[in-house]
Amino acid sequence: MKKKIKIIGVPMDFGQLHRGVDMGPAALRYSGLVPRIRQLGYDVEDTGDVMVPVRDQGQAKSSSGDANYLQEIIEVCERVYEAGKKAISENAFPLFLGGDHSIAMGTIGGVSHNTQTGVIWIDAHGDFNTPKTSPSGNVHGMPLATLTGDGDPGLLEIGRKGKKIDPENVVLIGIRSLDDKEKERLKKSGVTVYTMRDIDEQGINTITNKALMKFVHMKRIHISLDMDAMDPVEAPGVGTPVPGGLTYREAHLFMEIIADSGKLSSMDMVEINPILDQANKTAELAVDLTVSALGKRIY
Ligand code: 4U7
Ligand code: MN
Ligand code: MN
Ligand code: MN
Repeated sequence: MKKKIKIIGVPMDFGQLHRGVDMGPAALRYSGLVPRIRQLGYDVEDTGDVMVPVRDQGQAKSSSGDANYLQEIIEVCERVYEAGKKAISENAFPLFLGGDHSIAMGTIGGVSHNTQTGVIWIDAHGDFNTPKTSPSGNVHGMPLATLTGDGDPGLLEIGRKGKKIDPENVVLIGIRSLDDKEKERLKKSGVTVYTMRDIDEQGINTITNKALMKFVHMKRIHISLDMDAMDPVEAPGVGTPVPGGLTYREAHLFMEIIADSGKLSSMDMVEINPILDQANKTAELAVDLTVSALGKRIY
């Protein structure tokens, strides 16, 4: 029997400067997310949005310069962690709608609470900064570092203490923008990194199958999809666009191969900013990719 899909909205934009990613969950719902997934034969429950405090205009309440809005982010991620943990305990598939990428500190922590989970992080960026290395102080550049055990002590305590996943159980795909210190940290980390160059040279089919081979002994796979991994031509509605990203078909083929593995057990869709979008193009693409990940077949 197909798993129940539980949709969990996280309209949070504290992880970066542009306003508007907090409208991501609404944009995805307007794009027909729920009926499109139901069409595939799933039982879908939209649980609504987790509570997110209103953002101050002007100076952040808890900004230190090296990790802005830290307290607000911790508070929201705690709720997200609990929601993810609950969905997994009920044997449901949690589908998290961001929000900026800092929500992943809650989502991946929660879904990995009782079983090892392989994580495929699809992003233009590494999200491997710590407050010490971050050039911006924006926490959406830090979630993967935190999840693998490095970073602000408060962020490391979200849900349960310390590291949530082993760096050896993480594959990054789509990478094309790393800060200098972030790059050094990533090289030493044990995380597997597939850059856009790797995809150009080997093709997304090979890269996806390599990622699946790595997780061959793993029961569960979580996909964290930052929409800025896509080429900005396909996905203009993101706060930190970088040229030279995944094409429409590369991203779909990735999702189709992952669906065939039968191991996908949870997913994030983050960083969609409808204010910066052309109509609602980026959210519509995100919904298309989600139904491919959940098993929609061309033929
Ligand atoms: B996203 C950046 F400096 N590396 O840390 C930083 F370039 O979740 C960008 O992947 C982070 O969108 C992007 O601020 C975070 C910057
Ligand atoms: Mn990201
Ligand atoms: Mn990114
Ligand atoms: Mn971004």
